[in-house]
Amino acid sequence: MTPLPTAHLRQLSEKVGFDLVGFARAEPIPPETLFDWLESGCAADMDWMGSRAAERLDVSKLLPGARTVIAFATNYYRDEPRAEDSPIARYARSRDYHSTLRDKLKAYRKLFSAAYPGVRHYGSVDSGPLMEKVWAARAGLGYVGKNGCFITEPFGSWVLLSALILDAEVDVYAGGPASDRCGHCRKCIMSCPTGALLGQGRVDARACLSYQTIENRDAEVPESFRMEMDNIVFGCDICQDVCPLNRGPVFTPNERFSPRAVAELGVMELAALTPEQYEQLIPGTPLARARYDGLRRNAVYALGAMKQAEARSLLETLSQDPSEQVRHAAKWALLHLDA
Ligand code: B12
Ligand code: SF4
Ligand code: SF4
Repeated sequence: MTPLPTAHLRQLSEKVGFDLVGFARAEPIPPETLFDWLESGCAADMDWMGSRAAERLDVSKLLPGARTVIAFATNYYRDEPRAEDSPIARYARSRDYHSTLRDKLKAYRKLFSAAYPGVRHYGSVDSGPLMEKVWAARAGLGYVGKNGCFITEPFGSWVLLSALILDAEVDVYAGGPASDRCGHCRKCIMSCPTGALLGQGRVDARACLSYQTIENRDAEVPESFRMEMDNIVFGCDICQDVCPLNRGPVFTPNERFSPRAVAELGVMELAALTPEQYEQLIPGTPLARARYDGLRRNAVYALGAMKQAEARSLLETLSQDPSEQVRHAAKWALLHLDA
């Protein structure tokens, strides 16, 4: 079969609104990085990271005969002054990006299938067993910075990734990751409040506030980390905010990334969220992953970390909350107000 023309595949990408696209050979990923990370416990309790390791390292396990991985990056940075002080990470302030990117990928696949009906493909947005940063790097879209994030030249790290595997070759492949622009800088490593950045782009999820506030829904957040949750309720952007390569972000016009009403709430309002407000504000946003009690637990920790004296009566009420984790968090925060 003649290799598919990347010029045309790029046109299709532009048509559906991806910001960057690149092409990598679907060669297996050397296993060391993933296995070292898993074996040293950096995945915390995200068992799903290890359970499908074979597929993560070899995309031909996902699509037999895989030859090419198309990597896409989508800029999500919105200029929204009303949400600027939000304790919610930037990516989570709008509609769930999974649905936004899945719609784009679906549109791409439709155009692709119409043009190349004999080629099989497998798409993934975040939750698939695929190492998206590795594919984006191999496809030449940028590189993984010391902050563990994928950094592009035009948009910095304010991009979300997705990928499409093909069982056909294309005419031109990227030469590998873009050159590293971190140099001697270590700002992200020095600014991470919990020491989660281990160097060379490696992140210890156990110590990362993003993990603790999004994925760790059941266990308590270790006390030393809670104390660092200053205006942090869901996700964390500190290591991206301090990065000089993120100066001068490009604002996306994509309305699907515009902040929802929840992004206007402060820590106190999030801690005081009623079930009715939760139902009105949260479903359809990434915050739903933390669930009602997890989100309030995080906000309560943040009130303690911030020593918000005016939160005392709210915390007293929450220390009688039906949810055990909210109760515990409120008792801790009350003690911390007085410490
Ligand atoms: C698990 C996970 C997490 C974990 C662990 C983070 C991590 N860095 O591993 C937690 C919960 C902490 C997390 C947090 C966040 N995440 Co997350 N996460 C993932 C997920 C599901 C898997 C990442 C993974 O495989 N990690 C395992 C390690 C071993 O692999 P790695 O991350 O690729 O890093 C190594 C390799 O890339 C290797 N490497 C570097 N260059 C090259 C080049 C080549 C050729 C090779 C072979 C290898 C290689 O070195 C790196 C360090 O060891 C991906 C989605 C996906 N399916 O890929 C999203 C993803 C990485 N997350 C994303 C986001 C947005 C975030 C947050 C910014 C959210 C937030 N604001 O709170 C934070 C950022 C925290 C940080 N500083 O990294 C985006 C990243 C976008 C970007 N520009 O980088 C992704 C890609 C989701 C998406 N579809 O867009 N996340
Ligand atoms: S997201 Fe926050 S806690 Fe995690 S590595 Fe970056 S600065 Fe550290
Ligand atoms: S802050 Fe500095 S070291 Fe960290 S990712 Fe940005 S440029 Fe690299």
